Amino acid sequence: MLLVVAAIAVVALVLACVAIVMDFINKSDKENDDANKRHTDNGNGQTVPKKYTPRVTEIKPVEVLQISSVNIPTFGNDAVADFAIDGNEGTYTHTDNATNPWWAADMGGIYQVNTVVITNQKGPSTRSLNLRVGVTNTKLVSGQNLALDAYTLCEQKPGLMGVVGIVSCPDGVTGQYLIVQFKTTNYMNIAEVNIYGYDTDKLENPSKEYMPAVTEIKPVDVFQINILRNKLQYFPGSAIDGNEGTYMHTNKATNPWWAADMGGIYHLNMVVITNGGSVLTRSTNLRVGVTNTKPVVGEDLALDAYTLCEEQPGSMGVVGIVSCPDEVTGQYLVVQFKITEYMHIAEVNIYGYEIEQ
Ligand SMILES: [Ca+2]
Ligand SMILES: [Ca+2]
Repeated sequence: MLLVVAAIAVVALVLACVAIVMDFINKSDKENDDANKRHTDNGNGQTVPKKYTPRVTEIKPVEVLQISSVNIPTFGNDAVADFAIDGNEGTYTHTDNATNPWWAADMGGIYQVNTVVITNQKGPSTRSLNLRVGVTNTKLVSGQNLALDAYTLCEQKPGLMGVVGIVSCPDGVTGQYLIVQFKTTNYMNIAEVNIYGYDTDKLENPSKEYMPAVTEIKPVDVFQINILRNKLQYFPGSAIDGNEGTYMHTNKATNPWWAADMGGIYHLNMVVITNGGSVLTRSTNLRVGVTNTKPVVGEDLALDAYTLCEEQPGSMGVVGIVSCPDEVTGQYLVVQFKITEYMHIAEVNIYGYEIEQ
């Protein structure tokens, strides 16, 4: 009897030890998994920590100003700096003729700017030469020239800006004042400035708001409902060739669509859509969404066939900027107009981060 009890005790002890060891192995597997999720291949075969940042959101300036303002009778007002942040493409800033004219936004704190989308005034865009975007902590003064070396440059784009300029700031280039400047001697006209980034104060207080860093997503494949006259220039790739002068173009269709395969599950932070062609009335009721089901070329795409990020009623104008809620993720980006019309888009720029699997 004693032997039986002793044998049972030994077996129980062994089982307990096995359970402890298994638990340890499982835990270290989980820790390894977590560690793997926090690291990435840097492209050179090296494993490096993934970058996490505070949540990137649209920054609403507390004040905007510019070198000078002239009166525009149709606005019934001086075309002041505020016209670049009124959400209306039809209103724009207008400075006097100046050397390296500038516009600036006080962001109300020290920000890491991620992306700036600058929408040009429709019309005399030959004025918008050599776009420069930068940041500084020194408050600017209206009426004064701004030297090119008076601020930290994010990026300078040589040549004409075109319909829209999209600029990124390198990591670590931070400041309270965002500057938009053209390196030319001319008048300056800007229809809209949209700024995206995060408050650097939040870097000191990491919280659940910490997200994978937002970068531009380059699709692995693009496709669309159909192609006008099957012409090469209207193929879906014309919307991601980095050239505002080329655009994808469908036949007339019910709720025409264009889609991008991002090659993984992504959260989209912001999508910038630049219109193509001259018939802007066709681009009505812009809808942007995501799905994990590949839309079928040649077939209509139902409005409920994907998760909607945002629908913007009315005409898109020359530029549409759409944000997706945090929980909306997917592999395929859908851009659709809720109208029976032709669809033509010059460029789609997608920003977000890949979701861990
Ligand atoms: Ca405006
Ligand atoms: Ca293009």
